[in-house]
Amino acid sequence: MKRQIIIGDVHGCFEELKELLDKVKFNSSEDELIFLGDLINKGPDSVKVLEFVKKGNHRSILGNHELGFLKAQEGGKYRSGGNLKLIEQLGAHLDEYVQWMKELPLYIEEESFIAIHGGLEPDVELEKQRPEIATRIRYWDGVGEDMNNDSHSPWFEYYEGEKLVIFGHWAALGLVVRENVIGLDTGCVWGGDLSALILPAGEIVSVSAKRMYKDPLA
Ligand SMILES: [Mn+2]
Repeated sequence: MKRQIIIGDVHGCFEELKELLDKVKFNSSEDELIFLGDLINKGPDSVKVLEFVKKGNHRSILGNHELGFLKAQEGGKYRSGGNLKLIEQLGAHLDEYVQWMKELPLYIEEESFIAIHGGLEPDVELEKQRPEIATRIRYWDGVGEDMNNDSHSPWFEYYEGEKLVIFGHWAALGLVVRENVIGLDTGCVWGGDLSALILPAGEIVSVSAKRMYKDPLA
């Protein structure tokens, strides 16, 4: 039976990605991979992760880091740090990857689930979700300006749909499993785990980070 393997935020953790694919016995002729975005930045091997996903024709949605990387092409504040490094590393392949990244969808909707990087803005139809919000939302303040403020409720407290929403982006929460919501960012780049959800079985498989690539207290 064909499996769909949905993978949380990789952030350049290519070694752990390979290990995870081994652990789930990924078979490229039978299984479909869906990445939840934030393939790049923070971790050690963004280019290898991008190459793997692009060359393998695997599916991915847009994360806030891909969105920021695209903005970095236009200059401004995003043209710094990890984005600047990745621009240099991609070198002559930059345009090709920028083009590929521009085509990443904000979400993937299937019969049994919706995959979206941050989550769903409450009371907004799926087709009308705004990239800046849907890739970054955590807590919902009613307007989308202060989405890390824990005096508000998490966006998924407002989600009453029956369709399973699978999201990433919120490593601090770790694995989230609720009736209609699964959060898969288990913080590999912070020294946590890289996790995958295997459908239709509903099994969650994780591997541990080889080390802490980013220090959450730094
Ligand atoms: Mn993110």
